[in-house]
Amino acid sequence: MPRSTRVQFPGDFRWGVSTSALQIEGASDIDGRRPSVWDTFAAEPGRIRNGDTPTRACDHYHHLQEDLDLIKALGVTAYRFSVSWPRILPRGTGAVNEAGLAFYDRLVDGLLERGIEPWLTLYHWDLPQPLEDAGGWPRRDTALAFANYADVVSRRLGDRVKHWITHNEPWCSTIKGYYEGEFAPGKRDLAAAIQATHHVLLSHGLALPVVRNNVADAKCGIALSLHPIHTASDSEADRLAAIRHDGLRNRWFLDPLHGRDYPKDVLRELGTAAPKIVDGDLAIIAGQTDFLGINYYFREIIADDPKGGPMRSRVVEPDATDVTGFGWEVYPEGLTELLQRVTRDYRPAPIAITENGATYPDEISADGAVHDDKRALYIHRHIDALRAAMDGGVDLAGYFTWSLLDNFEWAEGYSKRFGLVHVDFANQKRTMKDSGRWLASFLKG
Ligand code: IFM
Repeated sequence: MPRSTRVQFPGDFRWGVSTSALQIEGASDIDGRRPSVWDTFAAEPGRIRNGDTPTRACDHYHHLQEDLDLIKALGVTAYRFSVSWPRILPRGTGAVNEAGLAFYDRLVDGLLERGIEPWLTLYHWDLPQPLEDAGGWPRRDTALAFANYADVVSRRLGDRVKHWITHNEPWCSTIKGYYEGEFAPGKRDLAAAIQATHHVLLSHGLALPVVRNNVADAKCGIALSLHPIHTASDSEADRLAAIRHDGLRNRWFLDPLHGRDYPKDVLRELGTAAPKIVDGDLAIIAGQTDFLGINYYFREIIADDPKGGPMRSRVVEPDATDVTGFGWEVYPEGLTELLQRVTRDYRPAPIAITENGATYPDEISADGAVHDDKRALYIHRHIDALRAAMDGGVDLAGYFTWSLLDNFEWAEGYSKRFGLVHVDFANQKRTMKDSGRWLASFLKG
């Protein structure tokens, strides 16, 4: 049984919930917002389960005060949200949309009035469509456009927002979007995807001094999705495959961010798909950060597979009975392992878990409640894993549960619920789940 309590964590430890703009805001075509790559992608038949689109999502744009009250009711001390680039700069660059900025003014002010610290993510995958039409992340200019966007947002909100995350999960916006094709923009081109990873990292590095220049006492970081990598067997072939797989999954992002070159073994495997790097790029990418965001969901078990993509590896399903609604194994010890590994290998800035959570097929019961005990147990076990990591010397600054609300789960549409708060997408009614009540009571101590 989980054992940790809030008092076992430092007083300034951040307890938060996370969301992203495209997944909750809705209001996709009002007040000057224009399409992002995800609006375009979702409109293509067969891309999203059940043909769902993010057009309305949780209509958070029109339920802002109610949702802020829900955050407050959870008892958290911080809220991580993302800004919608196409709401601020509908064409990606050029004219700034005042109505878009005004929405985030209201959001930030509402948080501060409630004593909740805003953690702002600049990019959670919703690239303005005109930038994709011009070449997207494989094109270097997109990194420059991102730095301009960071300037616009940080100038406006920097007097009130001190925690800035440049990118959320670069793996998803690049490899899944440009190579695996499962995410927007739905392309399947390895060299383009790898070039995109470089430009996303470059844009992170370019944005750091811009944000620092506009924000007194800014705390800047990036949020990576990282996985402990295990081998499927004791064979030498599987062992080497796991090293290769870890190279692209984890080290490809961690190494350059921590002042190293891209991993040489991965560059060798990529061959002609290796990125084109301009002199000075790596120094920009390695710019100093104040925290490292890690999103943790599951481990990966790897077998050798000569036909298994660029790293010649294959993910093997674990023989697990405790899985979430995505089929992801519940494996909290992987979080401790991951944190210790990153600390040992990189000596990073303090770490914040910027996402961790689970989807289950929740339903409103006859008594009007949502009895999602599994989610509460999942969160508590992962908090235990954090405590164990801290006992082992990991410097941890906070933990953000994914997610505040059930929302638009990308290619899975509305079929996967991650919220502490249930959303009825037909009438936008919010219902605090038992897991949300549990978190509130955990945080009350
Ligand atoms: O919903 C996503 C989020 O946008 C990014 N990290 C993983 C979550 C669950 O799949």
